[in-house]
Formats: sequence, C-alpha cells, structure tokens
Amino acid sequence: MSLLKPKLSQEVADALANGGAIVALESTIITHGMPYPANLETALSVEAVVRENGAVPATIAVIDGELRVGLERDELENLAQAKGVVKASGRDLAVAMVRGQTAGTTVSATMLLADLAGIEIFATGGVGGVHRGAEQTFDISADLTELGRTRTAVVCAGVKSILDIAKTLEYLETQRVPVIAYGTEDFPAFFTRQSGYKADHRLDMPEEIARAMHLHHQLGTGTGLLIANPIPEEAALTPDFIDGTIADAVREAEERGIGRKELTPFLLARINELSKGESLKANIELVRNNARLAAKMAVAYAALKK
Ligand code: PSU
Repeated sequence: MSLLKPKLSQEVADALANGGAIVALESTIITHGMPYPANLETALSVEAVVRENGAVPATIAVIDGELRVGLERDELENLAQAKGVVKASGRDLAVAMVRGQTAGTTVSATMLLADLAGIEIFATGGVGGVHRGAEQTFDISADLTELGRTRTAVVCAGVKSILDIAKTLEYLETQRVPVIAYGTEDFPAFFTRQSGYKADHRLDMPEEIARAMHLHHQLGTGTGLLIANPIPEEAALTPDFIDGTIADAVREAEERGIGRKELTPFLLARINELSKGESLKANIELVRNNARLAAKMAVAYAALKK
C-alpha cells in the first residue's frame, strides 16, 4: 500500500527537492503546551532560530483534517488561538482526518508525519515518557514507542520530572533508542541541567551527532534517536523550586483524578501558574536552544547526504 504524503509548504517542498537542511517542529506545544500569546511568540521565534542557523522550519499540524508540514504565519496565528483543537498522537491522525478536525501533533504524531514527508530531524521542548505511578496506571507516552519505530532524531531538553525519569530511560533502552546528551554526561530534566541520571552517550559537536545519526540509519536499526540538550545555564531553574512546584502539581492531578491524555497539559499549565510564569520563561528558552542545535545538526546532516 502506498503511504500518504502530507501537504508541504512551498519552502519545505523546495528544501526537500534540493536536499536542504530542514527541522520539523511540533504543534501540541502551541495548542496544549503554552497559553496564548506566549505560544504564538514561541512558535514564531523558534522558526526564526531555525532559519538563522541555516535550516528551513517545518511546523507540523493537522488543519481541517489535512496533514500539513510547514505552516504560513497566518496559519500559525489561527492555530495558536483556535478553540477545541484536538491533541493528536500518531494513532489519532486518521480519525482527525476523517472528522476534518484541527489538531496539535504530539512528538509521536510529528515524528510520523515528518518521516512521511522525508524529514529526519525534529526539535521540541520535552518528550513524553513514563508517568510516575505507571506501575499502577500503565501511563506511558506513545512518544517512546514511536521513537522505537520511526527514524527521526528528536532534539529535546530531556524529560520533566513530572515523569519517572529512570523508567523513561529504561523504556528507551528497551525500544533500542540511543540517548545522546549534547556537551554533558548528564541526562537533563527539562527545567534543570541535571536529572541525577546519566545519558547513554555524550557527543560535543552537532556534526558528530549528525554522523552518529547517519551511521545509526545505515546500520538498519530502524529506530529514532533522542538528543538531550540541557537548558542554557542562565535560563535553568533551581531544582528545589521546580521540584516543589512539580510535586504540588502532580499531587493536585492525583486528587482531581486527571489522567490519560489530559494529564500532561494539566501539569504543564498548573506548573506555569504555580511558578508564576517562571517555568514558561524557561520553557521558551529551552525550545529555542533545541531549535538551534537541531538546525546545526540538519545543516551537517544535509552535507553528509550529498
Ligand atoms: N512535555 C512538555 N511540553 C509539551 C509536551 C510534553 O514539556 O508540550 C507535549 C508534547 O507534544 C508531547 C506530549 O509529545 O505532550 C506528550 O503527551 P502524553 O504524555 O500525553 O503522551
């Protein structure tokens, strides 16, 4: 059976045809991860960072049932303010198409659509993972299984300690996904540069990561790679502050019985409120930082493939 081709923006289509550097970007961060207008400002500024570093941004979403790779400015503006937008992981895409829905794509859906379009590098803030208490709830993000089956390199700032980081790393190991920390031995925890756990590997140059990606695919592994890029020192939050805030938000979610796909958006919004906007500022900086690294990797990767 032939695979679907998402609709490409002209800029993305041209870059693909010329073997140019492209960075995929997700849209759940816009629709469910940040409040308006910070979500729009972040989306635009992340695209600008990708361009400044020599690559073409491809923000991915579902708009009125159509799979889209590369959005125009007015489309980003609409998406950032749209009401009733669905949060789609890979498994939700077909139904969103049939129902003509508009959806923010999570890491798993964005990987899948990037892969269909032929884009191999993707920048985001944090990936989903194994939730705390998963031994009871089985709440494990589809992002992790997608990483085990789709050849996309995902640049993130690690995972938040709303998740069980040790179990998330175990699960990635089971899925045969290499976890490469950039410029550090430590696996970062999103708002902080250290999580208390080591990454599997350390590489110090974007070009080295691009080479590792290339070899990983040439080995026929068939899996993605997780690139963990610590938040810049000056934007990082203190572990005491953020751990306390996260613990409060997690407790509240338990008390209110919030789970499944509502859990991550609830925790993100609540942490932002409880931290009086501090977490949002850090979030914006780390996404920009990831876009910068991903663009540099994409430039090096495009040169390797020529
Ligand atoms: N973590 C963040 N910000 C986000 C998300 C996660 O710090 O915006 C979003 C991403 O789109 C991710 C999704 O793919 O949440 C994971 O949701 P779940 O835990 O329901 O799989």
